[in-house]
Amino acid sequence: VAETQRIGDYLIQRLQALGVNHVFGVPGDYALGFFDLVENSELQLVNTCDEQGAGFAADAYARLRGLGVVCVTYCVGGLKIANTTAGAFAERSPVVVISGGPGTNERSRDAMLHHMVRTFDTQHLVFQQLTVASTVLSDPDTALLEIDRVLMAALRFKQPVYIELPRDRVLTPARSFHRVWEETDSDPEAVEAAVGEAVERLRGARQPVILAGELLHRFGLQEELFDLLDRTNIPFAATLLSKSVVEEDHPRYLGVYAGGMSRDEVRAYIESSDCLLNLGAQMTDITLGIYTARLTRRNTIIAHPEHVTVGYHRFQDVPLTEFVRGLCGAEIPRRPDDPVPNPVAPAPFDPATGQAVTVQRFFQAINAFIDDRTVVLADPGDALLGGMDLVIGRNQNFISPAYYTSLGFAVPGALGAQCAAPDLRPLVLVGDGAFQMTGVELSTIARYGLNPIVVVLNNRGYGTERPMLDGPFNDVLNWRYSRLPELLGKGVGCEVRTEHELAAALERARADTGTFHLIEVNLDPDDLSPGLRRLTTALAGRIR
Ligand SMILES: Cc1ncc(C[n+]2csc(CCOP(=O)(O)OP(=O)(O)O)c2C)c(N)n1
Ligand SMILES: [Mg+2]
Repeated sequence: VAETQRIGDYLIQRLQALGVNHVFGVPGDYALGFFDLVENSELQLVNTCDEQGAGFAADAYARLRGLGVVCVTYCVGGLKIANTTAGAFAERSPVVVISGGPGTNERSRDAMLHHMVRTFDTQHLVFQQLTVASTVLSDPDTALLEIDRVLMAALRFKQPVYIELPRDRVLTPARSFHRVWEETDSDPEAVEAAVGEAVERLRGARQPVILAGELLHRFGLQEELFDLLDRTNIPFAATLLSKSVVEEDHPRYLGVYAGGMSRDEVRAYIESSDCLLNLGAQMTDITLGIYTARLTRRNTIIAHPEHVTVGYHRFQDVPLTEFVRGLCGAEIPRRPDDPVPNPVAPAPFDPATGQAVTVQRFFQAINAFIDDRTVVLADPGDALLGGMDLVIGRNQNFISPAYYTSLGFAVPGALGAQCAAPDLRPLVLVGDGAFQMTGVELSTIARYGLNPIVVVLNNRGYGTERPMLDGPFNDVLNWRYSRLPELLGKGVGCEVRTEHELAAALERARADTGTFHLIEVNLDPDDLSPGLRRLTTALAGRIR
């Protein structure tokens, strides 16, 4: 049955139906019509200071809610979120990029419209590289079908998509056909064979272990994972990218595995396993500890979104979802309750008066501070590497771009995370270098009355890079970070040098939920977390 609807209305209605309540973005004349439509819909518009902030916010939102939306104007806005969209693609976060564009009636051959680059297609061509599906809604006959096709691709692949809406098409009536799109390529016989072979391996294994990957979370398979862990009692680890896919105080949890960057006991346990079941962990160089990991393909079962390998056998058309469900339904003998090397449980932080804060003590303080209502957002840098050893007690409460590692994620990420999950209080761990890139989004946080705790680790520059190759290019200007709330007219700022001051600042922030807190922690420029030290040593060998 065909019915008629305006293209912009249909897009909004579909996003709402898919669980989206917020749209992050910055308007411009090519997008104003659509912004107006969003403003007058039930979706809440969140105006960021910069487009990159909106892109990161939408990514964090998507990680918590299953879909995020960023809306921008043509090229000047769109090209600024090429980077955030690339990150969402690499780390499988389903973000819908909506860009305004020149009207179909304006796209005449030699028109030189403002914001245009080479041709009218330039931005679309760029985003074809960065998304899993894309469309320009110029034709009303296909526009609604195109919206469905592209949104389904975002949900199916858990990757970003691009929708360009020419400004004269927002209110154009179009016909809807209610066509249902195929969900997956799945071959039931291949699924059965893959599950069968994997189960056989697991039964025969002396020391099986599960690597629980981020894709379990992205594909909504956490309940299945919990069930599998409970039933089989197989010990498991996470990766930096999947950290907190299962709560980290689980009795069978080993910790974060990252090759030579992992704690020694985790590394030894995983690398001596004769059957490593990798469920949706992408084998990035970071996961592999810059290729220091000693894993053999022969002993590994890997479940990808669309195929499975068991040792050297590859099973095509076996979706992750069906493979995991197959394992859940299979007879796998229960492992004994033998002791496994769990992460060190956080001890109460006992601050020493007058003692300067070190990186190691900083993370001990944070470990003692976080609770189940905290969602930690860690920017790449020592915030992430030091954050590796935090014990996150509730699943999905640690978010970091741990593969694409674009600096500047965490502050705008907190904006997205708190819109997505208002019952959580974000704790942002961000380096001074990264803060100078997107910290301006604290303004958006102030504007919308949010209350994250933002900790700036001030080590006077790009600490991560110094051990690899140092020079003045690794210095940044020493801002008075804690004065920012004054400038914004909202929030509480403070500067911390000693353990005592740190503990007091954290407790003040905990007690005051009415506004955001910015805590600047002064650190020695040469002080690094143990994880970061191991990483930079591995990386240094690759520079020259
Ligand atoms: C957008 C972006 N630019 C540059 C880099 C390269 N880079 C990686 S770590 C780093 C230094 C980060 O400094 P800071 O945020 O202060 O954290 P720290 O290393 O001091 O802990 C840089 C520049 C990057 N990852 N992302
Ligand atoms: Mg720094």
